[in-house]
Amino acid sequence: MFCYQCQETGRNKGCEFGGVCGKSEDLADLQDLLIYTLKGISEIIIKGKLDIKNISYVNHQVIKGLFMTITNANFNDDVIIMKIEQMLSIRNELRTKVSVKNLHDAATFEIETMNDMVYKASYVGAVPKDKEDVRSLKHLILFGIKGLAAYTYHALNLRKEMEKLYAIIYEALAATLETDLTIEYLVALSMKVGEAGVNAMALLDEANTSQYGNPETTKVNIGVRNNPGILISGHDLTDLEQLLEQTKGTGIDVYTHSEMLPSHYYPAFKKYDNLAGNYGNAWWKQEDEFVSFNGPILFTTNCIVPPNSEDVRSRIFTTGISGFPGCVHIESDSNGKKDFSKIIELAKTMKPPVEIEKGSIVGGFGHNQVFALSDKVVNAVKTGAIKKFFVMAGCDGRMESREYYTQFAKKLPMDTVILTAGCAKYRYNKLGLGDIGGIPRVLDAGQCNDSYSLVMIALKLKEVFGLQDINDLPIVYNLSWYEQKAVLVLLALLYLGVRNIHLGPTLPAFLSPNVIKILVDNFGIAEIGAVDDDIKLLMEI
Ligand code: FSO
Ligand code: SF4
Repeated sequence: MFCYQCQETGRNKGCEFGGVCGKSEDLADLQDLLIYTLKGISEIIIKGKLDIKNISYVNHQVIKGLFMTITNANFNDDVIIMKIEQMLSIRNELRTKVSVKNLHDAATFEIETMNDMVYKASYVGAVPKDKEDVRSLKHLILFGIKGLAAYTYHALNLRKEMEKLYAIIYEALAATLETDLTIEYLVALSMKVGEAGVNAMALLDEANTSQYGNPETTKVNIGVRNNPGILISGHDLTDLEQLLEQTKGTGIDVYTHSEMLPSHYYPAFKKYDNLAGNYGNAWWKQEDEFVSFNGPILFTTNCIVPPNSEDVRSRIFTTGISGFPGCVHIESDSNGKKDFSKIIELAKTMKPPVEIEKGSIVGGFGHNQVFALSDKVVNAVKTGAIKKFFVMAGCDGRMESREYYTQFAKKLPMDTVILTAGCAKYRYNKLGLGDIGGIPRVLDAGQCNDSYSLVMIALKLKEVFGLQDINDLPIVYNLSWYEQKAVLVLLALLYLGVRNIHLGPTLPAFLSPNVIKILVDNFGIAEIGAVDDDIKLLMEI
């Protein structure tokens, strides 16, 4: 096992004997074997010049496989084993359609027994033999591709697809099998992944808003009611919609958790009386918050923390790409329909949640809502009431060093506004930071993929102020990352030419010193420092 794909990797170097996230060595190796198989499939498609239009089943299964290996998404060895077997059979079938010689081992290896699989998994799960900088860039690309697959998958659940996203996934995965790639080629490929990231976020934005309406300013209750509840976590809005439909009139309330909070901002979900509020905070606090919630919990995507207690484990259900051994998994039928009755029946036997907070929080500042407020915003900038916007998007996590972000938000001058997306917001969305002439000082656009809205807002302001360069706006970036979707968002911002991004709480362990130097020299990327110094520095940019 060797894994360094997330921010909490062991000693900020890599997990080698089990993951900080709870991933076992066996599971890590199996996930790497799954990725290796997907690389083999990609090589066959690219070298065999297969037409992506004709292999939609393959496209869908590949993004699903990639998404399963994202941090904290699927802890079930058996599911990963089944996925490898499925992808091997898809791969072998594809190979019969091409006449390419000298394919890589990833496209040809065979497995006959479980021992073969375990052996092969431990072999491909070891540290790759590429030179340090090549390895670093290949991983930057691979992790970005995993994020890309996640957003593509969510859009697909809303029946939105873009073929060129599959094309870049295959191109990038196949490239990671090559041994003679230059640094220049790999940097350029990273930017292509970033470009695809912008397209994927735009696609998902279009999928979400065309189905559920444009997010609008919304007060979300963070207290509880007296009915038993179901807590829904993760990012998939189609799962939430189905759960709300199925719980209507049952006396069961639905609460959102962590990254599901922004669902409240969509007009389509406001009609559900049974959508009671948001319970708890960012993903890493779930251990305690799931105990006090009392009812069943449905994970729709990543951010599962292995439960410590049997009580909590018995209440966790998974669906989509998520999975945990011993927890019931709800599959969809061929039309994407899911039967959540088991969860609803269990909820009926449970006590209502214990209240851990009271009051409400405000969000819903997607691009459309902010455009509606643009006169106010532009005026506030022109009069100097707003001096700077701080994009503080990304992820939260359990490291104590993330207290930096709370302190940073608290200490920001009163004439600044935070633009946020992703679960990073939980570090400052309950601080009561006030408003500037009616514009809240924390503007939450939504989930991490709604960083797209933040980009749209920046582009709109650039247009309004008649600027040539996005970097001339009074907008600075202090991002926090945890997992691979944040890697994609970072690449997307770099592709768009955003400079001087501060990234923390630590720089990714998979970036070698030379690759960091490339990012510093070309994009002005910087690590976070002391709160006061960083505020001073960023205020002056
Ligand atoms: Fe957070 Fe988890 Fe959304 Fe990530 S909930 S950490 S970047 O999955 O995807 O923001
Ligand atoms: Fe370690 Fe993160 Fe990989 Fe888990 S996902 S094994 S914590 S690097």
